[in-house]
Amino acid sequence: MALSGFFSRLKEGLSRSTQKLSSGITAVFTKRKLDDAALDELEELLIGADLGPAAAKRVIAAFRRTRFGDDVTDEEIKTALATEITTILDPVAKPLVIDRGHAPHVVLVVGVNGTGKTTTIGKFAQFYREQGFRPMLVAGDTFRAAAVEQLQIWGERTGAPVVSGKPETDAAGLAFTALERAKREGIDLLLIDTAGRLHNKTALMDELAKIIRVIRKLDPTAPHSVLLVLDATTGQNALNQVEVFQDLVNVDGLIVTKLDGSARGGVVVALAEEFGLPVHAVGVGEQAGDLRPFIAAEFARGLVGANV
Ligand SMILES: Nc1nc2c(ncn2[C@@H]2O[C@H](COP(=O)(O)OP(=O)(O)OP(=O)(O)O)[C@@H](O)[C@H]2O)c(=O)[nH]1
Ligand SMILES: [Mg+2]
Repeated sequence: MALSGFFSRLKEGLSRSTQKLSSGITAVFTKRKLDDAALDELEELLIGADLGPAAAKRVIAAFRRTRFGDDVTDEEIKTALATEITTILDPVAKPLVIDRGHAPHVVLVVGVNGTGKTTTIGKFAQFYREQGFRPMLVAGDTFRAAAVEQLQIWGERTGAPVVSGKPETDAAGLAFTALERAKREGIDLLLIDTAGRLHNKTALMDELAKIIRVIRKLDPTAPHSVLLVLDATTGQNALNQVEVFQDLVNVDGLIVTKLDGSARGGVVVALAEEFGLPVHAVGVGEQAGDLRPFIAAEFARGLVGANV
């Protein structure tokens, strides 16, 4: 899909956040000029659009320093707002770089159930195959039988081999076997799926720790990327999920999914402000081609409803 197509998709998805913000901005600034009361209202609008208090405050502080003329239009305000939001997002907009030198680069994909881990792995397989890499998928969510099947379908769809075991197989053992095989077969990229929900947090922590411990027997530098998948539609809850998973594992980067749906895209700004973790890619649909690099300026413009 062309970038413009992706952007309109993202814009569509962001429409819930956008509409509220965009009409809010228009309402605030058709009434009066950019005085303190108007800025306070704008700050509230930003918080209401999931940007979080810290990012909203930062944007407004920058706005206060800017000398807008009395005849500033709401369109100019939106453009300026997009520029400030871009400043927050730019440092985290980093694609996932796969290092062939690791042979393979091991990616552990984690997140609560239903956020889009398995789908994201399928999309990654497609994306990196198109870039000339050889990915292999590991059905490390051995907790649910359907999860294995789901990953196998992604394997068929993308032409990537899938390593799986019987239900209830030990996930760490499976990851070990997969890494051995990947090394033998000259795979560049090993994508390990994990269970989103185990019996409790301790069980999940033990499971992830064991996977990491075991694959390190074959490659002490693995995993090379631990990616946390977040569902944008959960809004502020995504922030709690980062905290929970940072307690469990060393999270290297984020993937934010479901930005096509009734997304609450503002949360990406809150995530950037609070954690500064790289946002490698965003999900804008359920198909193989629906994973896109995260581009700060376009995202910011889509969020506030500024014209491109
Ligand atoms: N619209 C939309 N749907 C998505 C996106 N990513 C994933 N989904 C859908 O969300 C649902 C859950 O995705 P999964 O990939 O199964 O999520 P998971 O994290 O692996 O879930 P568990 O295995 O239960 O932990 C599926 O119906 C996906 O098709 C996205 O970017 N946009
Ligand atoms: Mg899954």
